[in-house]
Amino acid sequence: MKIQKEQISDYNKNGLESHNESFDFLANKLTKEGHDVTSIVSKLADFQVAIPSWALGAGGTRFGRFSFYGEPSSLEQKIEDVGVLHALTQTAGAVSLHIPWDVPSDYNAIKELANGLDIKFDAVNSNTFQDQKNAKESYKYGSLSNTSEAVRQQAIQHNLDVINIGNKLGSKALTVWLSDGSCFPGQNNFQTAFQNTQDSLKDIYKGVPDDWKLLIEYKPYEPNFYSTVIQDWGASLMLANECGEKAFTLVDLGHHLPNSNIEQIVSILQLKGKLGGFHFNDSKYGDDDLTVGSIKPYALFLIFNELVYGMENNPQNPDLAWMIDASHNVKDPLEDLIQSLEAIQEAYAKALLIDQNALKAAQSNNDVVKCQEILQGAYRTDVRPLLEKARLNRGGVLSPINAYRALDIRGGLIKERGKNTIATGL
Ligand code: AOS
Ligand code: ZN
Ligand code: ZN
Ligand code: ZN
Repeated sequence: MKIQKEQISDYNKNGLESHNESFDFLANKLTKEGHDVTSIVSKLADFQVAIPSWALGAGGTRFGRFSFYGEPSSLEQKIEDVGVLHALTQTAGAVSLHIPWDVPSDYNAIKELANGLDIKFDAVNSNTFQDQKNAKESYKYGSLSNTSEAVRQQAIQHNLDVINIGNKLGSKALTVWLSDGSCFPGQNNFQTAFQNTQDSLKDIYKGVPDDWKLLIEYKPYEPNFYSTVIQDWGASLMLANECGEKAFTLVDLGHHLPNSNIEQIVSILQLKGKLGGFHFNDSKYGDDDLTVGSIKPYALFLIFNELVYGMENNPQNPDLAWMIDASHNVKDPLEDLIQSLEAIQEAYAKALLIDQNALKAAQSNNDVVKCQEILQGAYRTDVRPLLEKARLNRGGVLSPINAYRALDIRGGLIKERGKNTIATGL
């Protein structure tokens, strides 16, 4: 399945007039307010988010899983699906692989396929939360933190193998997410588990190439329900600092306890030059169950406000690895990802509309009301015409969701692949 350029331009014909009207209206208004609309549109067009290979099939829970069929069953097909997303949205120009689920059999062929679809290989993810076929040691009681030296060595070696695989594809980062922790008080010695994890990460770090990053993800609970070894940004930052300058904290939006001020975490990590990556999703209760922006779009906007500030004011912080990390039980996975990409772009666009100078002045004057007005004024702007323009400029479609349906992509995939389903991640 590959979307042709003519399909896109044909599809766009119907909506162009109405797009031009709403874009011109908004662009005029924003220009009068002093915004540089061309620069905002080009920032949006440049913003690319990686699609994780495991989000392309319908997710499930331990209670059941309902397929949408036509799901990708090989790495090639996963990359083709990302190609579809990217062709429509022009904002999904990267894929994030999970090893061992996505080990390429023919590296050149995979690279060529991705290249032809304008897709890069973003961070590679290791997996020490499941036991692998023929593995000598089990991760049942942890991996990098395990009390057994043999288990730790196996997990370290796996991460080094993942770097090696990523290197052959052109990836520049390794993301480590551990399920290590404990389910009951007393099960673990907190200090031993943390020290083991630190020592293991330092061993992995020795194998991180100079132009790579090591991204350390944190999560407060699940699958362990009493303690997680890397439970929060503080733990992640300590480990990153111990490892060295190529190691960073990765923030996954769903990995916070209720009401955490994620925007503040993001802000301070950037100040310290230690925010390396981002996993987008949304949740009512926890983790990555829901589409980006479906529950707390205002929080997402506030986070983007800090990200924009950091991108403009914190040269000490590197470019970030952006990825969607979500699971979808009742939506077509590709539609879900399209909605997520749209929500990310929308929050980014609104954050770009915040008048940073006016905000700074209001903050200096302690004009609390004005500060809120500035933020909410940007938030209340309907920025969708800017998103459309950014997509159009890059050769994408006006409305990705409508185009996906009008072109009957899922129908085409089912015809091509039959009732394939995929085993997905957590
Ligand atoms: C798990 O909760 C983390 O969010 C991981 O980033 C990711 O979902 C996992 O590695 C995929 O299985
Ligand atoms: Zn994640
Ligand atoms: Zn997660
Ligand atoms: Zn998950």
